[in-house]
Amino acid sequence: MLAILKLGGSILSNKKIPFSVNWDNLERIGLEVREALNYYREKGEKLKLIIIHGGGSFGHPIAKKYLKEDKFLNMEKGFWEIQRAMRRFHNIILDTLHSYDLPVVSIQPSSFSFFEHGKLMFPTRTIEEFLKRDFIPVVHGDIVLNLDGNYKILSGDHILPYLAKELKADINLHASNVDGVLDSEGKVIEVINKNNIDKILSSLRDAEGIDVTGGMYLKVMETFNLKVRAIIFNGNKRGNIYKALIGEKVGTLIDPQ
Ligand code: IP8
Repeated sequence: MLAILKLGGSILSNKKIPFSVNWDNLERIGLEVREALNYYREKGEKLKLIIIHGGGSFGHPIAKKYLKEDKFLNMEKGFWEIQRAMRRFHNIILDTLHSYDLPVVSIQPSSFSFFEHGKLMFPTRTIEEFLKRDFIPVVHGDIVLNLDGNYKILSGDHILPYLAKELKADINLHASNVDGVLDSEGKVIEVINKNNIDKILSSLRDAEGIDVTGGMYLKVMETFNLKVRAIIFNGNKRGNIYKALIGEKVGTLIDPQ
């Protein structure tokens, strides 16, 4: 069983306070992931896992400084500053997960991946080999080169459906800071499929706070367009990450088939 869990930056930090970390959530997530691995082990099964995390209060405010009308400027400094902000956040996350005895290893997209002719080039061989050896690769949203000119933010919301498709993952999870995709009355939409996708996409607004990527809209649009079945749920609520990893129902199911 292969699961991909994207931890939204908004559950790991307070996006309105630069360089803040939500320690309670981070520690709890470490514990819930540990418990989910144990659950599978006790059943005689193995959960293979990839974790992706967003930029949160580290990547987004720094990226915003260099972004002027869709173009990054002064990137001789900006590139390494954004990369460094993400690396700091990433190290904090890895260190905490290690303390829960999780064999997490680092994957930093800015060092090897890029866009060319509008397409993401992101070789997955290393990740596949890590999974075979029972490591948990941790990938993060990042700044990357755009070979057609300038630079691009590679969001965790792009990485999740990309890896899900490439690696044929069984469970794809977006842990966000809301209970799922909400309708106009604030109720959780149970399923998004071809019957309601257009209406939902047109009504979604960008996530709150300083976000250089597209919030809920991007999550739904990317997963649906790549025909990836995924669940969007509230990772702030105790127990939800464990439940989602063991296949219990939480949040909104995106079912593009
Ligand atoms: O929070 C953004 O990743 P996301 C990464 O997953 C940067 O969209 C560098 C802002």
